Amino acid sequence: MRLLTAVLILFAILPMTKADDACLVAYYSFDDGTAKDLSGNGHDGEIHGCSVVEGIIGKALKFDGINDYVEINPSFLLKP
Ligand SMILES: [Ca+2]
Repeated sequence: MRLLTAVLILFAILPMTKADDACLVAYYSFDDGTAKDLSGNGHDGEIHGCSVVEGIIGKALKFDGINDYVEINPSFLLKP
């Protein structure tokens, strides 16, 4: 369930390209190989098991489909 939640959150935020949107709750580019929230709201994630690889722009996360996920505290959804 936690993995599904993380995947859904990632898909919800991936289409966003700017970190200065007033409605933005969290933004993760993974360009620096971390799950730092670039929205400025401090909702940093924690990477579990994923490999950090070279992406098209900066770094990216590689999931092996078994037990890799990015954990984000769900309480932030209640505190935009
Ligand atoms: Ca794994």
